[in-house]
Amino acid sequence: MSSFKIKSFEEYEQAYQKSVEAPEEFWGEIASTFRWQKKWDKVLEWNFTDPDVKWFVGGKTNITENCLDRHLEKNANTLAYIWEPNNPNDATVKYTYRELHEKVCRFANVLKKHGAKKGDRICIYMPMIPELAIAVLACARIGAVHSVVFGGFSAHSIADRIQDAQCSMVITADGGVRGNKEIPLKSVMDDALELCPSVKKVIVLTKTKTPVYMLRNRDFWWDEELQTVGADCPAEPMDAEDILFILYTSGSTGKPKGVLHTVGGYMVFAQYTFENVFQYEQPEIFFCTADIGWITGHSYIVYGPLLSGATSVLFEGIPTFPDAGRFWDIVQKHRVTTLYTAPTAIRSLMAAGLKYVNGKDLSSLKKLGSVGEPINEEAWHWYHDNIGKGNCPIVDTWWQTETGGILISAIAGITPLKPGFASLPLPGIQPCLVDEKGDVIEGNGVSGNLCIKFPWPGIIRTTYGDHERCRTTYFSTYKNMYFTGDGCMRDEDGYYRITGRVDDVINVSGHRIGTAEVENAINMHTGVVESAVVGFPHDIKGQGIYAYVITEKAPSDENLMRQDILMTVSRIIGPIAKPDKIQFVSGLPKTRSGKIMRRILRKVAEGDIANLGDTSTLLDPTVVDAIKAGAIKSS
Ligand code: 6R9
Repeated sequence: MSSFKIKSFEEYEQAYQKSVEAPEEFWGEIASTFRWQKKWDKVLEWNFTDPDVKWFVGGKTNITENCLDRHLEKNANTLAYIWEPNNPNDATVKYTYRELHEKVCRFANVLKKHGAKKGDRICIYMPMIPELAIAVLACARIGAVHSVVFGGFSAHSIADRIQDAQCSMVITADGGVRGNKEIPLKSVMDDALELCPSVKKVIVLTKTKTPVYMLRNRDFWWDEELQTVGADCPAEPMDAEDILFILYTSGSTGKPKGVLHTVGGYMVFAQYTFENVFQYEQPEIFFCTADIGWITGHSYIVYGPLLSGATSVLFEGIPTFPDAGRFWDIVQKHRVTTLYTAPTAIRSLMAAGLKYVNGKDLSSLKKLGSVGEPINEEAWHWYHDNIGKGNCPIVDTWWQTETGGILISAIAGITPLKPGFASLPLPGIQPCLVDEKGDVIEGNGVSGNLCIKFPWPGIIRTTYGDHERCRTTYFSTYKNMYFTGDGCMRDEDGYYRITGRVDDVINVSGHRIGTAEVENAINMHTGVVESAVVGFPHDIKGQGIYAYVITEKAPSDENLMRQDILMTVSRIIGPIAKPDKIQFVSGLPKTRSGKIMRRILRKVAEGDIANLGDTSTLLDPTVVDAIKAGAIKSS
């Protein structure tokens, strides 16, 4: 194990201090524990104005040599993955580091055979199976840029992402299963590809044996192609600042943007945060329940654990199949020591009741984690008492797609905990709270917008193909600071509590959804004139989606129209963006300059209609009464 593991609170404080006083020395020492083909000339060059951030400048490495090759000498027979299938009666599949290395190298050779080379963008659209991790690593092996698209996105969303990145290749499967649902991945991809002339080759894994269309000279079978290549694939030398991957995420405006991470800094940060936050030691079994299609899966199923030589559970299914005891069955079956999941999952399993927990042997658990949204105290205590049996620390990890890895979190077993608080910044992270005017709020017992004033190795480098968008979204709101989009309070002890997004992003079950994106999808529906979308508190999902819709004429069957709109949103974005509530309205509360006053719509959606505040600046204050009268109550 590495030498940078923090082992006490004093060591945390020392590391933190050093990271602020001598950041280059601090990160340089950590980076020295990795395999580099050529050492860097300079640890850090940066400015937040352009922005332009470079870590380990001039260094050369390949992240897969650090994830795989470097473990082969001593730990080749250690398990890298334990794959748990959707159906608990199907066989578990286990891969050692040696086996994973071989599979990655072989598949990398398949990609090469089909013309993929360093810098090419490759879209991956696959179920949660080991081949997904293999595909990701095979891209990294040859220096191709992976863009993983979550299996729940529609053809339309996939096409947007493929077009934006101009992908030349796609890796997918015939189908995937999650719970009782089968997703015809190849067929959805075929619809997307109609709009994507840049894609020349598609590699298709046989998984569900769903019949698929295979276009000659474009589509090839994964298994057949593997037969045609060798097992030797040297890792492509990559500059520390070469692109590792793009991952699309929603913001407050426009289409999702391609958050771009580079090789060197992301690598160092993923391993550093994984080992420290979770205090991972072999032979612990780490189980992160996220999907690899999201950043949590990238950093804490693929890269972080593999860099550390850890053993992880990779789970194909969902928490409630075949019943709400599935996570606990998996913990028992594989003797999981560390469970890292999302508050929305905890709340839904809590609602299902203790009968699914009772009788399960959870004695292997030592540490628990939470990610994706604020965790409410009730869920925190339920998790702590019933799953951790009162003696597992819970690390509430705050971070974002853009940050590459965890920024604010307790260190398991070391940082004193407070329910609902992400707690303290990790070494290297300099958070600050900023008021509306852009002034930094000093001291404790204060609230403001959360910014970070110094770069860390995992920070976003750009948004693919549109650097200006990166600048305006993250670096122009407050001068010389990275703006997170989150509101935050710092209590008397200097502990951080994230209060949620301050922009027009809704966090539904830990997934980021832009209100503008949902509005655009609804507005595509025939007969819709305009719509406005806001979030509202939801018991299980954290936030739900509430849509106000103006139609050309009153729908003759409101329920049918609602179903139709849901279908449209599913088609255009994916089922995850379907509104929970749709209210038909004849007008929206707009200011004289035509801006929708979302504050009012949020209040109505929350059911707080008594306190709408000042509505006198509205163009037509009477629309508010109509909206109040038609508000959809919680069901
Ligand atoms: C890792 C991930 C990022 C947004 C972020 C914030 C919310 C994530 C949180 C949290 C409170 C936590 N968020 N972790 N809020 N406490 N521990 O989720 O990335 O999908 O990009 O979402 O999620 O609002 O800004 P991403």
